[in-house]
Amino acid sequence: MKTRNAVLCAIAGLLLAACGGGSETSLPTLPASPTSPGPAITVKMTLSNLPETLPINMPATPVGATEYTWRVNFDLDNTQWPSTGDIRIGLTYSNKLADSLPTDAKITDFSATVYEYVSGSVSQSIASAVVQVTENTIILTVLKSAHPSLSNIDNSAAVQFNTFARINEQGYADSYPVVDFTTSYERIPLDGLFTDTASSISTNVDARFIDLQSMEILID
Ligand SMILES: [Ca+2]
Repeated sequence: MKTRNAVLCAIAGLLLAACGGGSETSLPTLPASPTSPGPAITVKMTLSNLPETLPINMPATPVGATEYTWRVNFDLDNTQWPSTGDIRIGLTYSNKLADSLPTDAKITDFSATVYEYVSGSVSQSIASAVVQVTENTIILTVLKSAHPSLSNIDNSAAVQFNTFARINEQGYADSYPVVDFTTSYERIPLDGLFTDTASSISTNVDARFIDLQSMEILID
């Protein structure tokens, strides 16, 4: 809606002195994106502090192990648990090879992928998502047309967000809602916005880039 207004403002801008206050000269650049045509699912995750780059291929990381992930699970069958047909959208780095050297990598270069569960524990990649980072927010966008199963996601879905980082051989995680066996998922609210007021990140380590603050799901 904001984007549509912004476009109208841009078109009318030469003729009208003010449009919705008119003080915005630069718009929050939601993608002039490769994903603009057609309905999409957009996931936004705002963290406490998100640097532009993070260290990857760290010496203590086993080959192929996940070093970072930020993701959301869609529970589409109300089992409160990953099961066949559920969908996960996430941004992950798990590409360390035997000969990979430690380096710093841009978060926007990590893999943004959509997975569909084919059983409770097995999922397969069904599409790629477009990743953007704006300040402390990771934005993942996937066109519904990228795979038929994506049409199963609507505003009645329940979701769970979780993040993970491997730092000095140790794993750190955050999740919303907090994972337990009864209330692991939460319904998408009407405004699509979630707030995580609890911090489950150890104060002994600077892992604010996985500390979930607010999350948003946009479906059209
Ligand atoms: Ca499920």
